[in-house]
Amino acid sequence: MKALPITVLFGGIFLLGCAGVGADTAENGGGGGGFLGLGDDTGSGEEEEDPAKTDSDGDGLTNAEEDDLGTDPDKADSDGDGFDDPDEVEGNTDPNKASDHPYEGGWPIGACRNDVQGEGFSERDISDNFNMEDQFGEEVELHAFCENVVYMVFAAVW
Ligand SMILES: [Ca+2]
Ligand SMILES: [Ca+2]
Ligand SMILES: [Ca+2]
Repeated sequence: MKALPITVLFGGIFLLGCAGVGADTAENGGGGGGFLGLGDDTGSGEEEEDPAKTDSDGDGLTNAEEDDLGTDPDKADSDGDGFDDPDEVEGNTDPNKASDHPYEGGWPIGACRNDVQGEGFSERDISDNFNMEDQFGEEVELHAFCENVVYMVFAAVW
């Protein structure tokens, strides 16, 4: 029973504080409704977001880097293929093309894959590119393994 007067006293102080802070005036823009809101201009020279430092989607790439890549700065997985943009950049796949993504088997994809010029299928030729199915049932392409040694086992069953 003795605590009641103290509670009333704090309540009175709180209400007094609300009424006295941030009252709408012509000087401060009048948009606050009491306290200053996020969009209120305080006239203090509020800094704009720096695209070189801001990462809107929190995926690890800055907005400036996403601008260079042409990816969506508000989506961690711009093309919706299940792999976030930084994983695609690191994995040498296209973050703007859903059909191009890291292999489920985790095979390394070489950055040189689009630069390999096939010469045919004769001995000592740089092989032409072709697709094959890996042990996980995924189509992989030979030139994706540039700069790696690839052992292929061929089998035919009739
Ligand atoms: Ca980002
Ligand atoms: Ca993706
Ligand atoms: Ca992709």
